Amino acid sequence: MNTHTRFALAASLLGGLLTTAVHAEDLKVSNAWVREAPPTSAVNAAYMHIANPGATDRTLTGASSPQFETVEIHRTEIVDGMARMLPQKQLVVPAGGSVTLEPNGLHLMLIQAKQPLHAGDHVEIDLHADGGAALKIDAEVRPDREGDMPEGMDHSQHMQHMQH
Ligand SMILES: [Cu+2]
Repeated sequence: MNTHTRFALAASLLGGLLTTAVHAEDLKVSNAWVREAPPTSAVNAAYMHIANPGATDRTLTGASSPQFETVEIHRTEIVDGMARMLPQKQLVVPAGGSVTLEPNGLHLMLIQAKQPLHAGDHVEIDLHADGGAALKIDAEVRPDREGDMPEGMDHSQHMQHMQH
């Protein structure tokens, strides 16, 4: 490997690092919160607003948290009067647009807390984006609110009647 090749390799590695850093900063997450769940619940739902001020669409490919065994992207949909949670492989945040994760819609399903969570606690969530970028966010645990769909309750009940 001659000096010129070495320089080219170093430049390309550096370019890759810079690209990743810029990508991670593209997405702006605000109002991130986790719904407090009953102590018997195996899951919590996380909500947030994700904006993409950049010029290219960004794709979230998944998420993780050091405080939970698994994190999945879910979408709650009403089909024939029944609410069901559908796992999503990815989530596209359009260029110049935003995506809102909120009760009765998109959410991150935090599965199997390693320690019990209470209102006021904080959860660290790592969003994984395309190109290997990662975005670390802090979500506050907030009390459950009446009238929301029970996404934070028993995960074994993927379908629930709307009538009750
Ligand atoms: Cu879910």
